[in-house]
Amino acid sequence: MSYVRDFLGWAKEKNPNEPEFLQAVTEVAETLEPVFERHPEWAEDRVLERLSEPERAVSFRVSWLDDSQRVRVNRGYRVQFSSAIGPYKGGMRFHPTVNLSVLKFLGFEQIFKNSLTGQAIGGGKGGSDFDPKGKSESEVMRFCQALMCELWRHLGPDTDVPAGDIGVGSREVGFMYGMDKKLRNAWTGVFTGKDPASGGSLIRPEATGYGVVYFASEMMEAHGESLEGKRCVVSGSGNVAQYTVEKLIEIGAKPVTMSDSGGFIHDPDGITREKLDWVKELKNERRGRISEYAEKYKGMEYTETGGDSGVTGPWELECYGVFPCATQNELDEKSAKRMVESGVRLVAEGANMPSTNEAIKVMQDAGVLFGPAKAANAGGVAVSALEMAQNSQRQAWTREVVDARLQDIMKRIFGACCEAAEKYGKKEDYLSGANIAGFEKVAQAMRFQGVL
Ligand code: NDP
Ligand code: 2IT
Repeated sequence: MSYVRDFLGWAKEKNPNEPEFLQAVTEVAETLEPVFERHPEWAEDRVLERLSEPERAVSFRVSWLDDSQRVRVNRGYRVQFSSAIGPYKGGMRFHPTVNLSVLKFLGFEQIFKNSLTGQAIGGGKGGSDFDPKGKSESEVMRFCQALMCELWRHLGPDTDVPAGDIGVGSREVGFMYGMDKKLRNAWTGVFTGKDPASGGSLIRPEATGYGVVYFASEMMEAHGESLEGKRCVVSGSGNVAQYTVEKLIEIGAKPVTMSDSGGFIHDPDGITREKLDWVKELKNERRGRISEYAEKYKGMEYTETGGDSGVTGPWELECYGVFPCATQNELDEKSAKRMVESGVRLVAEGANMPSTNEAIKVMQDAGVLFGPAKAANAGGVAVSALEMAQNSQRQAWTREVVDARLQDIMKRIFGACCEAAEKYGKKEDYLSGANIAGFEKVAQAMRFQGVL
């Protein structure tokens, strides 16, 4: 029995009710087979068993009063996965579907993503089943403050530094960071994604989406191709999707779709800068639905997803590039098959684990260039680490400096994926390359530090 198969059996037994977590663990572990053949010492160290067990996970009650003075109760979490190479680092997600399995998959992915950035950041994730949709601003503030009354004691600039994720943007980060600062009685900059006036880094809001397009451009360039003039399908309409679309427009590609949990719009001539500005206002200020795009701009199609329609996203449209930027498992095997049939060339994952493991196999077998999430969307956390660096220096870098650092980091991540894939005879398999390159540094650090 191989170490990896042995480990996966153990992990399944140990986490029977955590499908998302097991999916992420399986995807990583299966690509590491050749690594353990070459490094039996890491198998003896039981590195996978140790890495798949969070160093610490806290779950806590969050009680708060809504606007009608009704008592509400939510569950808050922080999963501190690995501090082998730096303080725990990863976002907070507020969404009704948040549970331990979802946060463990996100925290596990974050270990390898953060390692790939080349910066000193460990892996963590947190969040709550709180749904910000339909809540007033003061309800969101009271909830964030109530959550921080517990969470702050687990954080610290050298211990654990959260940021945003689904349902947590600049507004929520501001409320959480403010309460942390008050309770700690210290300006530590312990969240990233802060507003610049409170120590936030320029380019952090843009970083994930811009980074996805920088990574996709690296994949294209390596094949003598480019995204210029190419039709691209984007899902989501939140932070990552907005800045993916913005950078696609900037490089001359043609993004034609955006979506939310209700459905997607299709703009065959391409979403323009002006229309994107309107979407930003719709989503970030008015917090409206993407269906309004088809009311505002005549002649646009809006397609509902979910329910009995069988449509899961904009995956049936003919296009060259696909950028899933909404949520996990939004792209399944059936959709992947249809995309392959219609000739898609490149997929770059903006969301975390947006493709099922079966969908990835279909795409890779068909020779689609596949940029896995932990590499393609690492630009966000990379600029978070730059925010930490600026805070500890008490300095603020210009947009140009941060953007140049981001571009350089994405180039290096692509290089690291290629190099690791090639080293193990998996040329152009960027998924294996990302997992191996991310893993090797962490495994080396764990061996150096002894059995912990
Ligand atoms: P936002 O909350 O800003 O946007 C999320 C988008 O995804 C919205 O359009 C939302 O639609 C849609 N969405 C959320 N849940 C679902 C669902 N269950 N089904 C269909 N659509 C859904 O989040 P982000 O843009 O920050 O995050 C998007 C993805 O990118 C996530 O996977 C996140 O983990 C990942 N990511 C984020 C980073 C960041 O820096 N923010 C960094 C790296 C990865 P609706 O409004 O209808 O819910
Ligand atoms: O998934 C992710 O990388 C994030 N949500 C960003 C994490 C961060 O700490 O910036």
